Amino acid sequence: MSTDQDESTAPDERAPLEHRVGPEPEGEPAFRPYHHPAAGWGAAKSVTRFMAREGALPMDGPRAIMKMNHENTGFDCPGCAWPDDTKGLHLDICENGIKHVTWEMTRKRVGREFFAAHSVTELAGWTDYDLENQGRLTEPMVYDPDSDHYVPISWKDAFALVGRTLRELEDPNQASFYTSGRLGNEATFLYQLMARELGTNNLPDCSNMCHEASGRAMQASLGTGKGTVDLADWETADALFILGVNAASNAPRMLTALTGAHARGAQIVHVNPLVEAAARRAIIPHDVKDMATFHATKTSTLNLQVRIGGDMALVRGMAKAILEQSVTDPKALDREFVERHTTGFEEYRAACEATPWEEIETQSGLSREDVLKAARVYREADRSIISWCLGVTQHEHGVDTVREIVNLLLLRGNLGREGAGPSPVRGHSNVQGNRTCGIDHHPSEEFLDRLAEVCAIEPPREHGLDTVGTIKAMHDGDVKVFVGMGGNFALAAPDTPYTYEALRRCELTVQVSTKLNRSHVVHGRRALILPCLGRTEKDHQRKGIQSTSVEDSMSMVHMSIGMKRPASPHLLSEPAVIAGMARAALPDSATPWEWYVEDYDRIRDTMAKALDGFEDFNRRVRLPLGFRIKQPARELVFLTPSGKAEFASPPLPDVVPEPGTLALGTMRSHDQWNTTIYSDNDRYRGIRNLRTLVFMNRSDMRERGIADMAPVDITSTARDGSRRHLNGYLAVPYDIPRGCAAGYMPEMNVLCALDDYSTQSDQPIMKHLKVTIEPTS
Ligand SMILES: Nc1nc2c(c(=O)[nH]1)N[C@H]1C(S)=C(S)[C@@H](COP(=O)(O)OP(=O)(O)OC[C@H]3O[C@@H](n4cnc5c(=O)[nH]c(N)nc54)[C@H](O)[C@@H]3O)O[C@H]1N2
Ligand SMILES: Nc1nc2c(c(=O)[nH]1)N[C@H]1C(S)=C(S)[C@@H](COP(=O)(O)OP(=O)(O)OC[C@H]3O[C@@H](n4cnc5c(=O)[nH]c(N)nc54)[C@H](O)[C@@H]3O)O[C@H]1N2
Ligand SMILES: [Mo]
Repeated sequence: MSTDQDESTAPDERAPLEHRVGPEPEGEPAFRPYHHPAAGWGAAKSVTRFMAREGALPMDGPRAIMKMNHENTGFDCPGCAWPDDTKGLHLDICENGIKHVTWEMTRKRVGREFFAAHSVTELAGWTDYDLENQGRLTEPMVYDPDSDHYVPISWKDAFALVGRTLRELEDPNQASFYTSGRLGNEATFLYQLMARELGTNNLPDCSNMCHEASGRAMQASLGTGKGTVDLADWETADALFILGVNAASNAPRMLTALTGAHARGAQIVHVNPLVEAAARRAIIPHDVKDMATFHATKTSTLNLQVRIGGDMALVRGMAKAILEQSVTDPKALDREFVERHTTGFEEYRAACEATPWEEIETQSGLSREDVLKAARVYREADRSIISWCLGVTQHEHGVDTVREIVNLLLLRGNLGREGAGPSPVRGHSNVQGNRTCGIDHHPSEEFLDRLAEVCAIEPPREHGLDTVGTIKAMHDGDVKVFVGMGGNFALAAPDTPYTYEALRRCELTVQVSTKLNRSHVVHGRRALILPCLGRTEKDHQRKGIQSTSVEDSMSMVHMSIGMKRPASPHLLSEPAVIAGMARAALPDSATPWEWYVEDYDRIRDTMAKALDGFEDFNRRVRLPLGFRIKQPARELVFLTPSGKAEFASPPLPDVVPEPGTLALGTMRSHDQWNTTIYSDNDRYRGIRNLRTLVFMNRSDMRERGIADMAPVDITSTARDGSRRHLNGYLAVPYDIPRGCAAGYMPEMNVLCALDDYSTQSDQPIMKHLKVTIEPTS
């Protein structure tokens, strides 16, 4: 494999991606379509093998798993943001959650000897898999440019370096503070407080690449940036629509909800260019009887393979069908709901009428008949939930599509009642909590006013930089200090070579991490690695063992308590790292940073005063299941300018690829967690020993003279006309609509130009790259 970028647009001469992401393959690349159920014994086998490899057997692994996601007595699984089973009837776990936890609990360690043995230039040539696979980081390290090695540094000196560099900036906006969505609520609150007390709203987060579109759309339509349903609603819906989610890999606990829904006769419609494993059938591992008898339950009643970017056209078509039907069948539409609770309906009706069926067919890539099938399911259900993830959000028109989803729900009053409503599936386990607790580069005035009053600071009022904005500013020299609170910014962000260069131009990069990753070896002039406790570990502070809280995809806030001995005695908790940096940067700060860290209850008491919905935080978060943050829209209270739910009526976007080009979506394999790669396999898609691949429709391959598994060159064309390349990827003939292609992130970030972000959400358009694909010559 090789990668390069057109000379005309290359930010510098450095070859962009000299490293592999996945491990060296264990055998020949292979593709054999997968026909087994999702989860079940395949998952059980994979988990056992994985735990053995990480040295987590025989005791630690199973013990930790018993503690996972249990009513405020265990730690929250860092694997995803799907809510916990509220009935506590069974072990609420999944293959990928177990892998995630095992990966954190590994016995392998990266100590000072490791860094002494390997220069940073050498490490930069390692695979991302190998970097993370070295195990847990154990002590703070600083980059020494003379030797090109990371060398040990005391926590005191590390904080002093951060503090000094921040204080020497001409303007606090020359620093940017990134958050990856694992950070607990208490640390989150301290982190944003530190940034704002310093004087900047530069708080980019992974959400800028993830669900920004969902937040903005729901805020505009419903006056709340979150979903309105909870797990109990999932258990009572008559119809579930799942758009653009690979649930079996990325939210596996959703499978329990899907099998349950099928068993009670609910309809389940999957909308995805690929028929993913969760859209077929599953065996739930905690269902002992089904496991013993190999009994698989269906998890789908209808699969619609939309073209990439075609979701809005499908949803518009469903709405059009409902409106047409309402002429003869008044019950198709909930007129009373529409009249009482919404505005903009007549305009929306006109927009639907004005959208011809031919356009809906062309743009969705579906036949009218298929669209009508989906509309019928929706019409016949009393209660519908529409759920979505990145397949919907990472597009130019992500906001419009989510608003269209809300439009459709409003037509039949599928809001504010049991079993109905919008349900975005968030990614990181606390990404929703991060936003709730203040990680927002464009905070509201009300939020800042309250923060100012409660914390006695003067927060800046001008909006800050998000992820894309931060990368540009670093590249231009306007941001000189980058702090990464978790995550792997270098590899997760778009336009890999440009992002690498941006980080390298920084005066100081600080990465607060659990494991070694690309963002440590692609660093600023000075660089720190600050190792912290993971979620599974005991957090000892002055007033005893501390717990931290998280908020799941459905607004439930609950406690997470680590139970393992920390990977090293030198680790600090995330709140302690933040407090250390804050004190060093703000020596005269009146904020009691050290006092907060002694006892997180004190942070929570302040949060209770500063944040909406956190009243009586310390008591409520200790209730057996925690508490749910009230969603006004759920109570049919709409904090919109009109005080009502607002229909939106934009025209459909044109998503049909130009002749000769394809729309390429980047996505995760089954065996990875964002930039953490577990293996080169993607079990549910039948792939072994291969990540540098592109899934294509067989006719598109034939047309280009591409043989099965033959090497191809992929070229993306950005809006500004610049081109980016990935060469020697293998073409896998796959069941995907014509004109569409798919492959894996983070490798394919090389193809995603930084300027190709959505004008609606500012999210990089990671699911719709415009590419040409040709056989490698
Ligand atoms: N095991 C595991 N779990 C995870 C993660 C992980 O990497 N590994 N990541 C976490 C994070 S941060 C997130 S945000 C979530 C991500 O969860 P997903 O959104 O499931 O992530 P992707 O792998 O990007 O998959 C997107 C899905 O969208 C489909 N798709 C692509 N384009 C379109 C389109 O135009 N329309 C429709 N309808 N579908 C489309 C793809 O075929 C794929 O099935 O998962 C979280 N959970
Ligand atoms: N092309 C393309 N790019 C994408 C996407 C896509 O679909 N396509 N998806 C985007 C999305 S949705 C997201 S969310 C981003 C993900 O972006 P990030 O959140 O930045 O990346 P992760 O890979 O989740 O971060 C992994 C690192 O987190 C650190 N870590 C793990 N646990 C902890 C912890 O408890 N504390 C701390 N401090 N550190 C910890 C480890 O060091 C590990 O190496 O990627 C985005 N990039
Ligand atoms: Mo995400």
